[in-house]
Amino acid sequence: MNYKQLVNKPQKLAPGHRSCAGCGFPPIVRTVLASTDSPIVASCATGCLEVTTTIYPFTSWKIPFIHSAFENSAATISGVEAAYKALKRSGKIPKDKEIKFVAFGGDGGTFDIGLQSLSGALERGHDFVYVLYDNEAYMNTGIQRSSGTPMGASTTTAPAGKVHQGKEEWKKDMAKIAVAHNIPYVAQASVHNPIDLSMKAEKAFSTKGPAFLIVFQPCQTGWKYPMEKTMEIAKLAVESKFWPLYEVENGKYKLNYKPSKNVPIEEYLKPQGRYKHLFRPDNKQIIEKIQQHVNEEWEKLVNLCRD
Ligand SMILES: Cc1ncc(C[n+]2csc(CCOP(=O)(O)OP(=O)(O)O)c2C)c(N)n1
Repeated sequence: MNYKQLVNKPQKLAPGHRSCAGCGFPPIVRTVLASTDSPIVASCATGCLEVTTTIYPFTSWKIPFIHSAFENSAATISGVEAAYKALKRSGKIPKDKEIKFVAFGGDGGTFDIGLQSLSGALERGHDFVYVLYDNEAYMNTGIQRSSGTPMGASTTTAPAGKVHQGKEEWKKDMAKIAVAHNIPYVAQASVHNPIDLSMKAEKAFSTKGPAFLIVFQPCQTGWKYPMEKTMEIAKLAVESKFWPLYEVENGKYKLNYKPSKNVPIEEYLKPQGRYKHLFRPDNKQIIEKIQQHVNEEWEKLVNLCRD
């Protein structure tokens, strides 16, 4: 799909929701939902996406939508997909009617608290797409660290101060955890590249069985940057190799984008207030450590894509 086709698709997430100005997830949700023409049912974990789009008595969702608990977006959609199959078997839904199923979750709802329900749904092989919008913290409840928060970022529960310099652990590699379930399709995408995201969402919807998309989503409130910079920051994450765009089809890795020049990690970290403390001279070694980690992970990924 090209830009023109994408923007002319019917909008399944209406404007007028209450997400922050500059929030990354509305374009993610719109792009994903526009990437299939089939009827679609969504479940959504508690989090910013859910609370800002479903303020009673209003809803932004123009498709059937189920708000699940924080921990079980994937289990909820598994049940819906199983019911659909049963209704087809009993002839209540015509055999040739194709309905798609999508579950949304934030990083807290996916990397941490929803991991068991996601793992179960992937392992049972339900035919659904899981979309993780990754803003790297529990944003809706006040910017607490999650296991998706990167090392060095300051959050309200891993604050930078005299003793600690933000989070001290590396970000969990959620895509690889999904790959380890031997599901047919896993991909990393970013909000700033809707064509790549849409191509991945199209593939995910046409995959038989579980597909997992993890989409990078800067958050101006939690990451502390001017609201108009969301796309720029997402792009810098990809250009600096912090967030590689790749996909894994039936276990086979493929790099979707290779940055043409070396963008140092500082350029990605600098505009974000959550990394401000790293730019003090005594914290120089933390930036070096992050750069080294990014280089090593990139090398590993390039090798996986070569195999
Ligand atoms: C079992 C449980 N624990 C805690 C909460 C409170 N809670 C609701 S949303 C949320 C944070 C969600 O974070 P994330 O999944 O990263 O989504 P975001 O808000 O960033 O979109 C928390 C802690 C809850 N609803 N249920």
